[in-house]
Amino acid sequence: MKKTYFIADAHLGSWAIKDTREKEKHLVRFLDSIKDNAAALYMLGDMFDFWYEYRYTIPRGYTRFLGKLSELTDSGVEVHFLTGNHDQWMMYNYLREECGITIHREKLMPITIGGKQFCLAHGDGLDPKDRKYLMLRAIFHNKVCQRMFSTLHPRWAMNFGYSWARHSRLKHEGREGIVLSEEQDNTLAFARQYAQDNPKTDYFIIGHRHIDQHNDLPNGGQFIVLGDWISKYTYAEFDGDHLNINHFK
Ligand SMILES: [Mn+2]
Repeated sequence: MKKTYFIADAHLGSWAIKDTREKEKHLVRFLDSIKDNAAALYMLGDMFDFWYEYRYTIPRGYTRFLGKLSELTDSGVEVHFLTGNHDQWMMYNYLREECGITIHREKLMPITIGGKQFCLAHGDGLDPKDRKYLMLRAIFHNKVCQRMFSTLHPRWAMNFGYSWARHSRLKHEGREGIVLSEEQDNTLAFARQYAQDNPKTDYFIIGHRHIDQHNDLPNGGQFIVLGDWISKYTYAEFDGDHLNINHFK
């Protein structure tokens, strides 16, 4: 049986990451390695460090990545993109129209894959206690704010975006890779509550936090945080029965 793959957080194009071209090539090698046995690929957000698209223009770069994704969809692999907090501005469906990618702007809860129930999300905004972030997120997702931002010339808008993304990357660098205690982990608490309310949940998968984390849910399901494609090269592979976490060498 063909497999389903899950990856997240490549942050391609980041001003704060060295050798992003090498990392893009590594990601492309991975995509190439799965293209023959993949039924579907789910990218759980922040594949780009900053993506902002205009009606007639998109950011420069990423040609190898976008080309490989197009090759996958051309050959019949389903490719899904759940937008993250760094690349939610896919307003004009470029990736859908040009690369055949299905874009999801909201979490998928639940979605059935191979008879199992999955919950898929980027992972930001799941903590109801984080009011400050939820407000910022609402502004980012607001249509009026988006339209105002698009009236800025890309010379300034893109520069602002890349700087913001770099700033956010550097700010989080020290904190990433740290597994929170179960009491502090509000996203895990959310997943546990969700699994209790929806006991058929088999897998609750997120990205965003750049750590490899795995917890059991109270209903027997599993909670998984998908590392990253900056230093861990983490992917989850689901064969219809089991889900395995691997690191692409
Ligand atoms: Mn993120």
